[in-house]
Amino acid sequence: MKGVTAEEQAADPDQDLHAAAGLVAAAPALAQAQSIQVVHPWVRATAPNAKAGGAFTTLTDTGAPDRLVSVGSPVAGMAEVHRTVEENGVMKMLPADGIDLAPGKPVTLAPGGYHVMLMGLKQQLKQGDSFPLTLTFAKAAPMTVTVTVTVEASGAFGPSHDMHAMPGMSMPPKP
Ligand SMILES: [Cu+2]
Repeated sequence: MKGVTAEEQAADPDQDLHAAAGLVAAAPALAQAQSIQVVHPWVRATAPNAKAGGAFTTLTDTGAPDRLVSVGSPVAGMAEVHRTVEENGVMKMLPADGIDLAPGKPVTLAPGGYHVMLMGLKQQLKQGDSFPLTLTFAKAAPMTVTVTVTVEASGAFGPSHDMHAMPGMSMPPKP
């Protein structure tokens, strides 16, 4: 029962609040809450036995200069920041040790560039599903965002191409 008591104390929200208040008072520069905006995190749907997938988003730093240092998700055994580079006409992915974020300059993680590489996938990523992704920054507090699984665009074909007109439908006659 000792263990339970310790956990209850650790989980006491009042203690967290006091700790946070103390931190803010001691370091006013850290008082800005969340200074990174994470917009539209998405990942491509994967094949049934795929072990890896790339996740994409746009990060905008609205505070002080910062750096994305690591990523993690429960759907992947391991997640890394990668960048795609072209070498002698061959596209390669290399681990990046982070992504610098400058205030007011959005950084887009997109196919062909920076991306979050999800490796050792524990489940198939199916269109319409979503899962958490945690982003850890050098300065800002870690953020967990919800990644949506889409069929978005490896090439020129976006989701709108799935919306074919029904066969037999015709345009209404012009007046
Ligand atoms: Cu990669």
